[in-house]
Amino acid sequence: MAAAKVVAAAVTAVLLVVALPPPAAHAAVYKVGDAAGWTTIGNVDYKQWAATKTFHVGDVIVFNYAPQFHNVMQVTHQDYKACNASSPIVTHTSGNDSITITKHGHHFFLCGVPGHCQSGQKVDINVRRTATTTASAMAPSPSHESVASTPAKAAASAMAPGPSSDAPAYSAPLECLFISVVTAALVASLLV
Ligand SMILES: [Cu+2]
Repeated sequence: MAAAKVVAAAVTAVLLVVALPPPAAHAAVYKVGDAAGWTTIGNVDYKQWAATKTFHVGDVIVFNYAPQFHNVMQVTHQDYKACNASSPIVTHTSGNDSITITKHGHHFFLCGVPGHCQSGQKVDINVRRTATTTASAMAPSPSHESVASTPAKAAASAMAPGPSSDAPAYSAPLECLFISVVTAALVASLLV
């Protein structure tokens, strides 16, 4: 029975490390439009707003607005381009919607109130793959000197000019993983 308990503890520890997203302490929270929020007033340039951020998986995107006037619809790229609010993937209506980014790539949002998307109430949250993600860091490379370093530099220069102060450091994911592993090991040893 004791052995089974140890195995269970070890399995639990491994599952914790694998299943948990990066710890909340490392995730950034971005309020769309900053002080202006999610609105049609003042012609907020959401494209420009997004361009100044470096989004990562685990970050939280907050839409703040008066729910009687606006909403938030996550849509496909097609519907984003066309401002088509008739077939949203997900609709949020609370007026203070927190959306956690769980994957890389584009996340398209628009306001579904007629005319609002057309007047610019739309935003594309693009979560780029960075060179420091665990997957690319561990991927075997035939020529790690030249080939591996080039995409890293390209990715870095392709991002917003300079690391912004509110964005986590590039090493954060690895640091998080390390902390998670150590914590899991401690938990496992305590349970044994
Ligand atoms: Cu609106």
